[in-house]
Amino acid sequence: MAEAPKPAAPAAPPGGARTNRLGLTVVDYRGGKTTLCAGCGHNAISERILEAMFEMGVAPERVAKLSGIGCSSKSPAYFMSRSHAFNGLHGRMPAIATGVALANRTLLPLGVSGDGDTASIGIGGFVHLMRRNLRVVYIVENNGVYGLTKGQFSATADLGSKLKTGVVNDLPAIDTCALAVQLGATFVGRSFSGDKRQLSAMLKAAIAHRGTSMLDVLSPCVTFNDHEGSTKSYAYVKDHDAPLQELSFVPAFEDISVEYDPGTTVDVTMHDGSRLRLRKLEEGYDPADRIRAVARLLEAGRKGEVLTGVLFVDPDAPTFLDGLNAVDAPLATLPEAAVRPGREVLDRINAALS
Ligand SMILES: Cc1ncc(C[n+]2csc(CCOP(=O)(O)OP(=O)(O)O)c2C)c(N)n1
Ligand code: SF4
Ligand SMILES: [Mg+2]
Repeated sequence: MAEAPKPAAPAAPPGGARTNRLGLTVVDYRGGKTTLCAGCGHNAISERILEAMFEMGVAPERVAKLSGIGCSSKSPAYFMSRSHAFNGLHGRMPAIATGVALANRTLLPLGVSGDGDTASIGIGGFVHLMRRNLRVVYIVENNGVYGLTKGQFSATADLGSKLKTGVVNDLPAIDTCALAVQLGATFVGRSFSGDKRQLSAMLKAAIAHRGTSMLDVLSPCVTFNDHEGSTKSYAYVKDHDAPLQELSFVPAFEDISVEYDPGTTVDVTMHDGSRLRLRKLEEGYDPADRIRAVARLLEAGRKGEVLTGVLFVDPDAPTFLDGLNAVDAPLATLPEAAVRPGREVLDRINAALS
């Protein structure tokens, strides 16, 4: 029998630019020109997201970018123009992400939010998304202020930190990571927009995770919160960064051959076979221990440390969709016969209820 023809290799683009496993170049992942301030941490996060999507070989058309309101929530316009996008109301991104994940499981919902959008007006939606474990990558671009409305304290601002005007924050901060871990989230990490290596590895692992990944990324607001007295400035985060691990990520489609020392390094095998490699920097920290993660975050908060790294991960936890026993096909593609049960089925249901 004649051998089936092999699929043609993707054509090399003019100029020999690097292509990913889909044959796309990084240009295929670009978005509109940013309108955020030069030096804003959110711009660096957008760059890391598009690079991670490119390197993971995620088709832009398979991603749904979702956001609320804020400078952070504007940023999905500045990467991956070929993806689906929905810029919703302030704080409503988790509800939209839930709808997308339920209605079409072939899409990857990517939520981009701010600390104001998540920890104040959107906190109700946030807490319920964290306990459901739907496949959503949820990024909080955390600058401790409402950047878009000119720099008021947000609920993640630390007690005692100062605005540029000298006003002191007299309320305790909400730690979105501690909250997410306590609520049952299955992948929780904290990073810094200025830490290219750590953030890239964390984003790739989040993309590979089959449940909800919540990444709180310190993302300084250069216009309203980058001064002395702020605990979300570039200088403060650099000086107080306490990384738990050195991260690297090997996607399932690449060969992992490098040996590691199990005494100092942990390999977390993600559901798709990818490996998240954590070289421990803190003796005894176990990212599978939920109680320890919350305790360590509270301790860091008290000491003024910015604890970064993978705080908690459970790659195999059941998702909300597993429990629903839902169909694989996107709901919008189901034929009428599949979505309208018909008189006979309804009669049977009614009879069972009488
Ligand atoms: C219902 C509603 N309330 C208030 C506002 C005003 N508002 C716009 S953005 C924002 C906060 C944004 O802060 P954050 O989510 O931290 O984003 P950042 O701009 O800092 O990135 C607020 C309060 C609004 N747009 N809608
Ligand atoms: S105001 Fe702050 S958060 Fe908004 S774009 Fe400028 S630097 Fe970024
Ligand atoms: Mg903010």
